[in-house]
Amino acid sequence: METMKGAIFDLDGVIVDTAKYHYLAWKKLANQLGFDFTEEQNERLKGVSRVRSLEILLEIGGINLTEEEQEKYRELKNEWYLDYIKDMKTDELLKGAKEYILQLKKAGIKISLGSASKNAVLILKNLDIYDLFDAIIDGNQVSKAKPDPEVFLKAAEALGLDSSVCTVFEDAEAGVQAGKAAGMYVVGIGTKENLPEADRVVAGLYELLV
Ligand code: B16
Ligand code: MG
Repeated sequence: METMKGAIFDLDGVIVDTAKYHYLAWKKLANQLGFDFTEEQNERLKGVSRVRSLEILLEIGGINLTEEEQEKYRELKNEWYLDYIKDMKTDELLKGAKEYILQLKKAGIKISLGSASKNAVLILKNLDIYDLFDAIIDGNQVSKAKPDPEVFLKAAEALGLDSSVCTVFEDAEAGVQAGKAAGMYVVGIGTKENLPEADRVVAGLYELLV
């Protein structure tokens, strides 16, 4: 942390709780396909790409679909999800998130996003924090999902920094693993039990404010 020159933030669960909207949209799809989907099962989708999320959902429902059908359902789910998040406002920012990013910027630290979401830019704009980012790497730029380090390596590259001076902020275990695989210091957002591989764990970014 001492040598931090770049900070790379995951989006869902670190800056904003979009998981609840993803859940509503996946649940609607599950119901339409004839089965129920619980909040507990939704935990398996956190930090996971849209493609993989649908595969997990279909596994839960015991349903087999062709790739063409899956594409159709991914689009449908995303339309519902976009409908839920279109009115998202700054009050949905997680506690301390914007303040912490501003604190880092003041200290000269470069800021990047490192998210699996293809809707990240829209969300950052709705939250009025888009301009705070020096780089944005999201689901539109990566081909390999976390725990693959691709998203964080691309973020470091976009910031013009070596991995060793970048810190990742992540709430999902696969994201923590991706950060470690990228050779970065990882701050887990959650609990030590859920994120045993993180270098440090805090409940939220508000704990890091000075
Ligand atoms: P989209 P993160 C992830 O965001 C979510 O945690 C995950 O539930 C979602 O499936 C994924 O983004 C893709 O999102 O459907 O908007 O492209 O935690 O990587 O910021
Ligand atoms: Mg996340």
